[in-house]
Amino acid sequence: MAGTITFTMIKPDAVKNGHIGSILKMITDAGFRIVAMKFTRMSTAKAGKFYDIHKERPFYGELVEFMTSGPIVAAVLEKSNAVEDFRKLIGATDPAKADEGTIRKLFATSLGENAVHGADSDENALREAGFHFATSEWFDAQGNCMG
Ligand code: FUP
Repeated sequence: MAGTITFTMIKPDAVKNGHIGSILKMITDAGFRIVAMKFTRMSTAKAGKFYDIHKERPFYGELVEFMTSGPIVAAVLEKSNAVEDFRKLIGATDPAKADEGTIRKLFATSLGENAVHGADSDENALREAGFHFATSEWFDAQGNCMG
């Protein structure tokens, strides 16, 4: 499965600003298949653990606060070369540096509130997917439960 799976979240800013539909359309138009998806709100403990890798960084507290400030859409996506292709679709972390036509260029408001998350490696994609989904919530292209 590694190589074909990535994990994303539509972050609280994009949800609040009404961009769920537009972002999901860009994702599916780019050829990603939705394997698992839910609308949920992360607890402080869950967001803290999710972003554990950044815990020594000065922005960690604000990041956890922001990611728990409202609901998100979490999803597992499938496509060949999923991680890299999805990072291209979302653009640079800082929307000011993101390429034209990328999701962050179109919908992000700042470096901290940048509309979407995309896993940065195959290993992290599976780890992050595990935060939100049991394998019984994954569905294959025929609609069969993968758990
Ligand atoms: P990305 O992989 O593009 O989501 O970026 P990072 O993993 O480097 O950062 C995760 C999140 O931390 C970003 F989406 C936004 C936030 N962040 C800041 O708020 N300030 C920074 O200087 C870097 C990241």
